[in-house]
Amino acid sequence: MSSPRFDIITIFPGMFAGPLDYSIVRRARDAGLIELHVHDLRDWTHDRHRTVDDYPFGGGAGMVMKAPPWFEALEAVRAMDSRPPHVVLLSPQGRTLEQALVRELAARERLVLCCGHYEGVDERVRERLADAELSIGDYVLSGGETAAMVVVDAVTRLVPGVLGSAASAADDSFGGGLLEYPQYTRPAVYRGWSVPEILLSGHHQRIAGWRRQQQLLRTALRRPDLLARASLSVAERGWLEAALRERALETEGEPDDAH
Ligand code: 9D3
Repeated sequence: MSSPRFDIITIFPGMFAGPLDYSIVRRARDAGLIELHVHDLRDWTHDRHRTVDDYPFGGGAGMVMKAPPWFEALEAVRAMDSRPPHVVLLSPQGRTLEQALVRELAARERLVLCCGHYEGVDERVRERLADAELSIGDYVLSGGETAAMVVVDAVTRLVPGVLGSAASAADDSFGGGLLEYPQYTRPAVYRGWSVPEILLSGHHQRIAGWRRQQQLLRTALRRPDLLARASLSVAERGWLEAALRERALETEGEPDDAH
């Protein structure tokens, strides 16, 4: 398959220089494993001030992003490649991004990411132009740009060849999802804080068991939502229940979030 292509349409194209020029996304671009193009929405305006917003019909505070630049931009950007794009509007009203949705997006050959703004976009853009609407979580951003960067990062990691096979296998496990176990490196004692003794023991079997237990406990305490979806053996369920009971006794009277 040819490399997936991302087109980003934004009124702040300059924001994308930097964040996507580092790390894994950078390597993927350099290797030709993804293609990324950023477009200035104002290129599809026709007035001297390159106006992209206007007053809301019906009145009210703030401005609304006008429909025509979006439709003209999409038409032009669509024609830049023969593959039909999946058009995504980044907006707080969209489906929340999670790894399952990242996988769905990674199955597309071409994504156009439309960055909305705080003021909001004309409803006809969301209804008639976008194939999907996507949020990255329940908090308020000033625009879709940072969200688009998150999408590019998360999707790029799933493009074949971008990660080494070991790293991608490890990432796959997020779906069956437990949090990671604690990790340490040298020095073994720092400011009097020691690394757990078992990790220095050389007992690989026992270390693997300890790490799994740490993952289970951590996930139970911090992300019970993930634990509910994870596949645990009967033995693991049993161990975890006992560990949680024991911990409840130990920490009786302490606040719930104490580690
Ligand atoms: C008038 C402002 N808000 C009323 C509740 C709506 C609003 C619209 C647009 C709030 C923020 C924004 C700008 N944010 C995005 O465009 C955005 C976003 C976000 O704010 N949170 C999480 N994901 C995303 S994706 C795009």
